[in-house]
Amino acid sequence: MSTTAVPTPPRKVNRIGLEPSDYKGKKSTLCAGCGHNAISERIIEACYELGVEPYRVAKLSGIGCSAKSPAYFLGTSHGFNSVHGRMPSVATGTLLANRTLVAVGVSGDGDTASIGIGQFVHLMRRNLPLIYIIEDNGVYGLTKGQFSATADLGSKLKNGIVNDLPPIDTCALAIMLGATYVGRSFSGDKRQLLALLEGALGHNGTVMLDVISPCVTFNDHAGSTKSYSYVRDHDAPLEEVSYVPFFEDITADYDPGTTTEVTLHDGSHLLLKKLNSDYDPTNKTEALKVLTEAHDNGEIVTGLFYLDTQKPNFMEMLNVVDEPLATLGEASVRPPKKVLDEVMEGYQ
Ligand SMILES: Cc1ncc(C[n+]2csc(CCOP(=O)(O)OP(=O)(O)O)c2C)c(N)n1
Ligand code: SF4
Ligand SMILES: [Mg+2]
Repeated sequence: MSTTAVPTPPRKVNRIGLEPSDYKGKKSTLCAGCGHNAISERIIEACYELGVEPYRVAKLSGIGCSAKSPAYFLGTSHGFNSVHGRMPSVATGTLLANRTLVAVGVSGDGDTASIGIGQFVHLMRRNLPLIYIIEDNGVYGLTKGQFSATADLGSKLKNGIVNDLPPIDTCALAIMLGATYVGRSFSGDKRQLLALLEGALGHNGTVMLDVISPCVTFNDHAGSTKSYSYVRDHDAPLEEVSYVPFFEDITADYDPGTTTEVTLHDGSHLLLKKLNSDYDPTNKTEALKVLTEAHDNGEIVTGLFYLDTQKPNFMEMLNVVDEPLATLGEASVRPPKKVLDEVMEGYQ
């Protein structure tokens, strides 16, 4: 009996020859349905689509369910799980030591807006080239669901406790303080989140993305404003975001005046199709106004709020040399004996 050979399906690889599985991490130990898992999937997809070399990525986090999630994507990249709320310092040190790394920081709303708020605000002032993602569920998931500082006024815990404090809007704070790529998305909106993450990978400054990421165990009930159903019902996208990588031609066809086209540092493009208004993402005052109005109207506005591709980043401000400090030879980093002798003479 003759057997017919079954052709092997072609391997799906990206532009650097890697397969989607090369971007995966360990199997997630988070609850099934946790929004954080969907964010990890989008990070994997964005890095695969753009052909980011995993060895160039540094994953940084603090403490929380969110902070665990870097273990579940890009398993062959560098990773540093730091102390609660202290990821910005570790990220700053990492990038100062090696400015060629693609730094992705994953934080939680507790990690950022409570214990880490001091580090967060100073990070936002510096325009460090870091992609800072808040996996925002309005609670401290890891410690069993207490309100965080992003929980909305009047939202209810499962046990009926009502939050009587107003929320901190991390996007408004980031825009005001100097971050240069600021947006909000929802873990359940695959398309928008992927486009914002892809754009983030082409930006050379601080990216701050607040991603609403429901906690199915402690904050997905009626009365919560961070549940899947509440966010779906109140999501008011500012624009439709599409991304065109630098290695592809823009073929999108759009009516003049309906879409803003933005060129990012690496030559990629973001196409922001206006939905309701003539929104200009380079206008800081307008960005803050949109956030304030959405808040007053009880809407969750999502999309790219603010973008500045002109501002120098932290490395440029500090005049850091192009070659990573971590790999500079001893001759470059150690002053010669003559110079040290002169310094010592100055103390005599
Ligand atoms: C210095 C310190 N204080 C408190 C804690 C306890 N703790 C662990 S995670 C956490 C909050 C996590 O909430 P969030 O950052 O929102 O992450 P989530 O678990 O919701 O993803 C707290 C208070 C700790 N680990 N370290
Ligand atoms: S407790 Fe909440 S935040 Fe933590 S893994 Fe479970 S669903 Fe996610
Ligand atoms: Mg949280």
